[in-house]
Amino acid sequence: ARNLILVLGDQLSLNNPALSDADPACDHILLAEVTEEATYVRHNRHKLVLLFSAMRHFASRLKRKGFEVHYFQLGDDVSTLKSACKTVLDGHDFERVLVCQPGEYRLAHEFRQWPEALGVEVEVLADTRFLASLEAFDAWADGRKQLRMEYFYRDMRRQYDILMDGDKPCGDRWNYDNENRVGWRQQEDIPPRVNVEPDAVTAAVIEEVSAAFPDNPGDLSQFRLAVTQTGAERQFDWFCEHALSRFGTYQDALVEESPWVFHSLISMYLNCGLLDPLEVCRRVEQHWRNGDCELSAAEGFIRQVLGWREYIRGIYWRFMPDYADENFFGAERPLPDWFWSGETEMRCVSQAVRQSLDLGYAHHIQRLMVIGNFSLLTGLDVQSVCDWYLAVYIDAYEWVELPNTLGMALYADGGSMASKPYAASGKYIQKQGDHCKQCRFKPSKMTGEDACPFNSLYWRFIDRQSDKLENNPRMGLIMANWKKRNPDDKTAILKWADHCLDRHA
Ligand code: FAD
Ligand code: DLZ
Repeated sequence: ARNLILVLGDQLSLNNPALSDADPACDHILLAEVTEEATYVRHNRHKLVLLFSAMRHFASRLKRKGFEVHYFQLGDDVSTLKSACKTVLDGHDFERVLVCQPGEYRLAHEFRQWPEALGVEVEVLADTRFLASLEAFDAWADGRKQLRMEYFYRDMRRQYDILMDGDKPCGDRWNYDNENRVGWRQQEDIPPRVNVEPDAVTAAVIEEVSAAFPDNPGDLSQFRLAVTQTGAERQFDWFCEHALSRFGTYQDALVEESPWVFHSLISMYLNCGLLDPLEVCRRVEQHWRNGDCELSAAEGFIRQVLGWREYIRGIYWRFMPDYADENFFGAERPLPDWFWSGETEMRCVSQAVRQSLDLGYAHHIQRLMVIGNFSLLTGLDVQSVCDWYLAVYIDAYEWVELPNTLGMALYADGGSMASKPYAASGKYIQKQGDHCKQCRFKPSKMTGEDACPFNSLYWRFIDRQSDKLENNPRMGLIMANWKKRNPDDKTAILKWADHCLDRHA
C-alpha cells in the first residue's frame, strides 16, 4: 500500500484534498471515533451523534467505491487519532500518512510531532474546501490597519463572480444589511421543519452516545439532523424553498415561538463536509436569478457564507495561537451554573441557553446579542465562555467558534475584528423580538425589582471600561451620554447593576 489517508470527523466529503487523488488499488483510508476528540470539551450529544453517524455513512460510501477502509468505533476504546494511525500502520507497509489540514490549532500543532512518533512521513494538505486559502487571506490582510469583513467580502464576490454584473455588484449595492434588521412581532407564519427519522446506523449511534456520555448536554429525543451528503442537500433544498425568501428580512429577529426562525440550519453540514460552501452560494444566487427570492435575501445569505465564514477562518489562523489567550477587558468572572441548565429569569437568555443545550443550536443573534452580550456586560471569564460555546453547539470547531466568541461577542481581541463591542441594553432585545412580553423584567425600567438587568449592566460596562473605550470613535456618543448624566442617577444605576450581578451572574 502507498498512502494511509486519515479522514477526520469534520472532513467528510469527496472534495477532501487527501481523497482527490486517492486510488483504491494502493491507498487505504482510516476513520476513527476516539476518546480524545470526543472529550476535549463536553460536546453536545447532537454533535457526537451527527459526526459518528456521518463518519460511519461516509466510510460505507468509500467502501462502495472500492477502498479498503479501517474504522474504529467508540466501543473499540481507541484513545487518540495518533494511536489509531499507529495501530493500522503496524500491520502494513505504508509510504506515508496523508491528511487534510485540521480545523483546530491544537491538532495542527500535534501533527507536527507525528512523523517522529509514527516513524513515517506525514503530509498535511491545505484544506481546499474553503474558498480563501490561508495565503490568500494573509495577502489580503498584510499591510491593512483594519481587517474589516466588508472589504474582504467584496473581493470574494469578485473572485468567485457571485452576484456580479460584470465588475459591479448586482443591484448596484454590495450590502443589504440595513434591510435585514426587522424585529419580530409575530407578523408571519414560520414553516415547521421537516423531521428526519434516524436510520438504523443513527439509531445505534444514539444508543451508544447516550450510554457513553450521560452528562453531556443534548436531548437526543429531538435528534433530527441529516447524516449524509444527500440528506444534508435535501435539508438545504427545503430551506431554499420554504425559508430563504424571508431569511434576509428576519435575519436579526429574536423569536419566542421558534428556535430556528428562517435560518438555514446548515453550518453543521458545511463544517463537517456534508455541504460545499461554493455550491450553496451558487444555488442561492440561482434562486434569486430565477425570481424566487429578493436580492436582499440572497445577498444576506451569501455574505454569511462567502464573507463571514471565510473571513473568520482567516482571522483564526492568522492570529493563533496567541489569539486564544487574549482578554482585552480582563474579564474573569466564573460562569454562572445556569449556563448548564438555562434556569434564569431573563426570558431571552433562558430561551437561548435552553435551546443551545437541548438542540445544540441557536441562531446568530441569540449567540451574539443575547448570550454573548450578557457575557460581555457581566465580564464572564473569556476562556470559560469560549469553552462553553465550543461544547454546546453542533457546528462548533475552534476555527469558527473562537473568533466569533472571543473576538466578535466578547471583544477580547481589543478590536481585531469588530470596530466596537457588540454591547446592548434591553431596548435592543425588545426591538428585535417578542421575548420581553413573556418576561418578568421590563426593558423600559433601569432600576428596581422588575427592571431588565441588561439595562443597568450595560451602563456599568460603559462606566467600568471607559478607559478602554474612550478612544474608540464609534463609542464617543455613548460615552458622552453617560458622562453628562446626573451623578445621583449614575450612582443608582451602578448600585442596581451590582445587585443584578450578584443575583443573575
Ligand atoms: P444562517 O443564519 O442560516 O447563516 C448561513 C450560514 O452562514 C451559516 O450556516 C454559517 O455557515 C455562515 N455564517 C453566518 N455567520 C457566520 C459567522 N459569524 N461565522 C462563520 N460562519 C457564519 N458558527 C459556526 O459554524 N460554528 C460556531 O461554533 C459558531 N460559534 C459562534 C459563536 C458566537 C458567539 C457567534 C456570535 C457566532 C457563532 N457562529 C458559529 C456563527 C453563526 O452564529 C452560526 O454560523 C449560525 O448561527 C449557524 O446557523 P445557520 O446555519 O442557521 O446560519
Ligand atoms: C469533534 C469530533 C469528535 C467529537 N470526535 C471525533 C472523532 O472521534 N474522530 C475524529 O476524527 N474527529 C472527531 N471530531 C472532529 C475533530 O475534533 C476535528 O477534526 C478537529 O477538532 C479539527 O477540526
